[in-house]
Amino acid sequence: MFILYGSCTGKAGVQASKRVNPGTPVEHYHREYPMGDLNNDKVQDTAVVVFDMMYDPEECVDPLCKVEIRFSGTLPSFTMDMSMGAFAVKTEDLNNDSANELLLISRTWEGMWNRVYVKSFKNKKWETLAEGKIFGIDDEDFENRIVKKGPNEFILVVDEYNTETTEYVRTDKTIKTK
Ligand SMILES: [Ca+2]
Ligand SMILES: [Ca+2]
Repeated sequence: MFILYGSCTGKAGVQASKRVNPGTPVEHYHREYPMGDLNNDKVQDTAVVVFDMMYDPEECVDPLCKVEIRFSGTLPSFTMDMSMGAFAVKTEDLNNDSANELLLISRTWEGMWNRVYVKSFKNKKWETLAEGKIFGIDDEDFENRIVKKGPNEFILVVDEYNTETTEYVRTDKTIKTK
């Protein structure tokens, strides 16, 4: 599942421009993640993460490094710019509307830093309930990054960089959905 994160070499200086060398193999990612019911229509939904990457050198193929998130059924797709790849994790209903939420982890160009997003399908569109950064990704249970505290409150556990100790620290972000 986490193979695409195999080498995090800190491509902070990589350009967002398309620099595809002829002959460089492009990998087409099209991965499906079962998500439960995202829109409360009693039909199980699947998120599909779609993007192209090159690994020698490691670069995205799209000029804006877009990653597309598609869905089974009638749920609309959306895209994220400036992503070096992403995957989706199922999470429970966090805002008490009987539909599951979607946890997205997007790899950034900042070394081992990743962005996380909690997305909810509300009023026929995707809404971001919470977002933050996490450091590293190896063998982690991302479900544990979310702790439901009540019908309309949850915690997203993020990582923050401490400039004094130059270490990252786990930080609880409390999110109220009402
Ligand atoms: Ca559904
Ligand atoms: Ca929900």
